[in-house]
Amino acid sequence: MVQILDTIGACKYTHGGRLHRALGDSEMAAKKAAKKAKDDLRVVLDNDGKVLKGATVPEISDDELLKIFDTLLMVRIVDDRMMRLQRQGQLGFYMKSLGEEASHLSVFPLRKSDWVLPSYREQGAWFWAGYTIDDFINQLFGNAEDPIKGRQMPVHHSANWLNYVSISSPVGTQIPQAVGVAMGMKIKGTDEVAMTFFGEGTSSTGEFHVAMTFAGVSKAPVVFVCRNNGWAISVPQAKQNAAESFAAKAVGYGMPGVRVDGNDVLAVIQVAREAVERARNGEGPTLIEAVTYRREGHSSSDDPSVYRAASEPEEWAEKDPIKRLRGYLKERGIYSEQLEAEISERHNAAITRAYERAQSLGAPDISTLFEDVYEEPPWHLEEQRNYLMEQERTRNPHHHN
Ligand SMILES: Cc1ncc(C[n+]2csc(CCOP(=O)(O)OP(=O)(O)O)c2C)c(N)n1
Ligand SMILES: [Mg+2]
Repeated sequence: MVQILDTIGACKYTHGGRLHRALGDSEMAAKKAAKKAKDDLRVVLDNDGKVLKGATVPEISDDELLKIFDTLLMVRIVDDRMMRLQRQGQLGFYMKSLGEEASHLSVFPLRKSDWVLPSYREQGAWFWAGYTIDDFINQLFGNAEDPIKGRQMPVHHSANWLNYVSISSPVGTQIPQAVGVAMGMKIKGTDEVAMTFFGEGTSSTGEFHVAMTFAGVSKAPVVFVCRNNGWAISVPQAKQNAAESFAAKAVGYGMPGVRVDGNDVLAVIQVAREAVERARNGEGPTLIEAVTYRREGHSSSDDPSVYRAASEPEEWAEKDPIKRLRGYLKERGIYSEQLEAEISERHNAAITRAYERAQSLGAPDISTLFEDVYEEPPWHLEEQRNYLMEQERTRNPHHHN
């Protein structure tokens, strides 16, 4: 009996030992993989815009490079002007993306027929696709020319003509939606791709897990762009993630995870191109972690001085994406101060014109409340619209007792 017990004990021990060894090995492998994921940061340009030794420069024409520079400047100027309007009490709310502009150009390799499911901090992606300064400012004002008729708070754009799906406030909703769109494209047999953006804080939502699981299993043609800007309002990235990086999470979902310097527009375009190509060729999803930094507050309602040192954003100014691209354009011989001044002037003038018009327009007509759900409005909505339009307060919204 004692012998049997001893044998069982020995078995247990051996089993335990093996299990322990096996765990030890896989833990080591996971740690190694995670460390590799952290070290593997794709960078093309140094902080001054010089091409790093051994780096491959993605193929981008001079015209395209100048258009990229134009778009990054446009975002910076629009952001600055809109935040001023907010501070003057002209806008209820605004969100800047200072320092993160290069990450927006992840959309560079997309076609017009592809889909984008954005978060709220990718202005450059919109402008790149053709959303105009007028569209942008009219949405902020929610006026009669707002493409979405004043139905959303400022910064929550939506452009069905560009295949840019509505921005929604609850963070993460767009991630499973992107997978759904991508699965739809795959079922339809097209080679279209969906790209979605979200912040590193948003990777802590259930939506991220659900989406990554479905995308991995179904090999959906989707590209996940996680803008790791260091902060989720006042919560630092270290509180969102115990792994070595956000890209490292991809391994567990069965897809590649790529870390890229999100302040290096050439590196961003390079990894986005690879991911879009994989998706289009039926090879499935990719998670991109664009490492960048939110240099200002979360939004016009935030004051970062109460939760982080002022030196932090100053350090990141060194890696500024516009400064780096400017440096590269100089190296390539296609930059001049005059050119930059012309671009700035053009955008500033367009903003002034758009603002003057936007604030002169009234709210969308109240009857538009009933539009855009049904192609043919059903009788009961017609009845309700007629009733509403007959009310004194509707006919004279600013003169009621
Ligand atoms: C489901 C949900 N929870 C909380 C919030 C409040 N909230 C708005 S933005 C935000 C931070 C998101 O941070 P991150 O994903 O890193 O994006 P970033 O703002 O840095 O671009 C939070 C918590 C929300 N909008 N939705
Ligand atoms: Mg963040």
